[in-house]
Amino acid sequence: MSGAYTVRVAFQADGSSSSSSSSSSSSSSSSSSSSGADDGDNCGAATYMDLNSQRSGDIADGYDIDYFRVWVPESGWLTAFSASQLDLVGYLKDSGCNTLVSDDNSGTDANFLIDRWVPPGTYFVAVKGART
Ligand SMILES: [Ca+2]
Ligand SMILES: [Ca+2]
Repeated sequence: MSGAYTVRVAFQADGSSSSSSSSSSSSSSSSSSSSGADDGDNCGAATYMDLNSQRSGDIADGYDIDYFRVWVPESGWLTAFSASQLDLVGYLKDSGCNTLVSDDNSGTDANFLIDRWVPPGTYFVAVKGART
């Protein structure tokens, strides 16, 4: 199994007024190809991501897994989800690379969607293909 996907990480701080939350749904057909380099297969090799951003990745085979690292400056709701034609599984891990929560199919189609309140800190989002 192989294919491209997009992973998006969004953050909503606790105290912030959510008046500006009219997130415009940009046209989702951005065919931004990845650099060709495989994203890291463990927390130590994770690709840095900004909050409220997205990245394109590629799952090379059923055993590939991609790690992304985000820094959360304050407590709030962290949302991570994928967009792809693949059946993906997502993991949210703490700074010690311990899995906090995983999800398979809460997103659209067979994509994952994780929504969790977190305290400030470093977090990892891992993306892998579901093996049936
Ligand atoms: Ca990888
Ligand atoms: Ca899935």
